[in-house]
Amino acid sequence: MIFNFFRKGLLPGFLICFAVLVLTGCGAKKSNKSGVSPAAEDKSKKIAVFIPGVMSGSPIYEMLAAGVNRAAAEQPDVTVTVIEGGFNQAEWEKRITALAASGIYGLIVSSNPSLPAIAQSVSVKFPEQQFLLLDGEVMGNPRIYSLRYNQREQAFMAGHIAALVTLGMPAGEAARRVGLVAGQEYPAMNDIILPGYLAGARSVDPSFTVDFRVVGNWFDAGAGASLAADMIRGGVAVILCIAGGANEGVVQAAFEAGAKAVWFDTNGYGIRPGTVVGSSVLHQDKAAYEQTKRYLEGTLPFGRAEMVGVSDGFVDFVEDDPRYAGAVSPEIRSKQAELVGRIRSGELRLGE
Ligand code: RBF
Repeated sequence: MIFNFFRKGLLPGFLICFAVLVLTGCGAKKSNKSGVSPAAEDKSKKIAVFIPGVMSGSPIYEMLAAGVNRAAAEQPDVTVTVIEGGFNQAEWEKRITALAASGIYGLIVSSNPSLPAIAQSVSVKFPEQQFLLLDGEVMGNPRIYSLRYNQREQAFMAGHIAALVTLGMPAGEAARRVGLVAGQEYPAMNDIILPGYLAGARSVDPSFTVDFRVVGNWFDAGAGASLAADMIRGGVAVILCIAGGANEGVVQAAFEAGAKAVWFDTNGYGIRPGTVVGSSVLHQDKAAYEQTKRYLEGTLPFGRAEMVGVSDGFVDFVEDDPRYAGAVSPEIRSKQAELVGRIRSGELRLGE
C-alpha cells in the first residue's frame, strides 16, 4: 500500500494536504465552550468605533474610544478599530453601511442622537450587524442597544451655576440672562438641554432668560468666538458652550471680555482657569467601558434603551477641582453644592 503511494507519487500531495489541514485548523473541528465556530468568534471580537465627527475638540468622543479600548484590553484577542466619520453628516450613513457591509465587525459602537436613525436604516440592509449606541435612544430593534444620559440634570446644574455667577458679576443684577452656544439644533438640544439649562437658571431667579445661539457646525472656533462676543456685548456674563471644537473660541472670547464660561461633558476648569466657572460632566468613558464589557461577556441586552443620570453616577458637576475653587466664591460654591447634593440624593427629581 505504502509502496503504491510512493510509486504513484501520491505521498508528497498527501503530506501537503495534511499540512494545510493542520495549519488552517479545518481538520480539527475545533470549537470553544460556547459552541461558536472559531471564525464567528473572531468576528464578535472585532469592534469598530465610529466617531460621528472628529475626536479632537470633542471629549464626548474621546471618552467613547477610551472606554471601548479599556474594555477590549481586558480580554484576549479583542481588536478595536476607530474610524473618524468627519463633519459631513451626509456621509455618515454611507460610511456605516460600508462598515456593516464589510462583515468584519461583530459590533459597531457610536455616539450621538443622530445615530439611532442611521443604525436603524443600516440594520434593514444588514440585519445581522449589531450596534451599541451611546448618547442616543432607539428601542425594540433586536440588534441595537442604546444608552442615553439624563441631560436635563446635566443642563440644570449648568444653568444653576451660570445664574449664580451672573448675579455675582457687576452687570449681573441688571441682566438676568445666561448664554448658550450650541454646535447645531437637534431634538435633545431643543427639548432637553436648553429647557434644562433655563430651568436651572430660573431655580436661582425666575426672571432669568437664555440667549441661545447656534454655530452651525462642531468645529468653527472663530464663529464660536464671534457669537460669544456678540452675546457679551448684549449683556450676557456667563455662557455655556456645547459646540465641540468651537468651544475654544467661546472660552477665548469670554476670557478677553472678562466674562465667564461653563463647560459641558468633561472637566473644563483647566481650559482657561478663572474663566471656566462650572463643569457639568458625563462619564461616557465609564458607560462605554461597561457596555462594551457587557457585549464581550454576551450580556448586553440588545433591543433595549436605557438611561442613566446623576444618581447612577454617570452625570455630575465637578466641585472638587481647586481651579473651581479658584474661579468661584465660597458663597456661590456652597449654593451650588446644596443644589447638586439635592439631585445626588434624589430629593430633587427633574424628570428625563
Ligand atoms: N458634540 C460634540 O462635542 N462634538 C461633535 O462633533 C458633535 N456632533 C454632533 C452631531 C450631531 C448630528 C448631533 C445631533 C450632536 C452632536 N454633538 C456633538 C452633541 C452631542 O451629541 C451631545 O449632545 C453634546 O456633547 C452634549 O452632551
